[in-house]
Amino acid sequence: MREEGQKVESLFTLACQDHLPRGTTLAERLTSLRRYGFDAVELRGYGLLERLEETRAALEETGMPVATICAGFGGSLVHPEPALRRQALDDCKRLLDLAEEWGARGLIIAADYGTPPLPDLGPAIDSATLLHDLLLAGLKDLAEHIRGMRASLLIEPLNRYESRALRQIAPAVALCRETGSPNIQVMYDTFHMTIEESDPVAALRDAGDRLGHVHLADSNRQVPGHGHTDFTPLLGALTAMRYEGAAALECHVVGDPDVVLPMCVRMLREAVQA
Ligand code: LER
Ligand code: MN
Repeated sequence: MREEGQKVESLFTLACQDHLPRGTTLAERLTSLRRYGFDAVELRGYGLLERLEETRAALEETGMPVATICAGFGGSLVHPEPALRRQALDDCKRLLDLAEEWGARGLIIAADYGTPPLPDLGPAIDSATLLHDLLLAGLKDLAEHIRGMRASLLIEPLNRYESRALRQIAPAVALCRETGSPNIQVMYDTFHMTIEESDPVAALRDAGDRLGHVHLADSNRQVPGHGHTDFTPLLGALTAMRYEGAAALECHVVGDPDVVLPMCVRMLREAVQA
């Protein structure tokens, strides 16, 4: 039991995706994030390889730490076309190298976001086994690339409308373990998991030391505090787990980011103290 007046220090880093704050250039948006009270930025991976010069300059100018890189690879690890599986592997390796260069926690990937279904190869192999085996093979290839690196690959389960392959934390943790690599970790998105998990707080806790990252969005995918998700028990679970990674806002800002985002930072920090 906490004594009266005793403060709970959260160990995790509060981050925000780079397109949410006010600003025309990346350097302006990173400066806004700092002013709002965020500790770090989550860079969107889409187009990042083409924006490298601007990104490197903005990171150097502002000194803003990079928490994570969110997706941004072509193809998919489970695409029916071999060339597009190859492309996903090649792009992920380049993005993982950038995560390592910037001291980030890692690269976020969803198993099959936007991927066409695999062919039905029954009775030779059922589709669930085919999906699992392709995914595992891709993850093992990427695990080999990041062996000995600090950066991790962060696998994100998505809700049923966005993924056939991976929708809950327990199977994602099992898959991480199957790779045999400590650098393959699971990430928890509060929007997706409050849809898919019957007990979202228990699922978060059960991720244990395989939890590598968190996405924060409310029930309606707006900024936390603008829907009906209760963030206090979720953040309480992170504190109790002594989670030392990052939690990044990935959501829609309705209203003025200069008002909405600092209010959200205050709400989340108060929820950690609750
Ligand atoms: C997609 O809904 C999502 O949550 C992203 O983090 C996927 O990269
Ligand atoms: Mn997400």
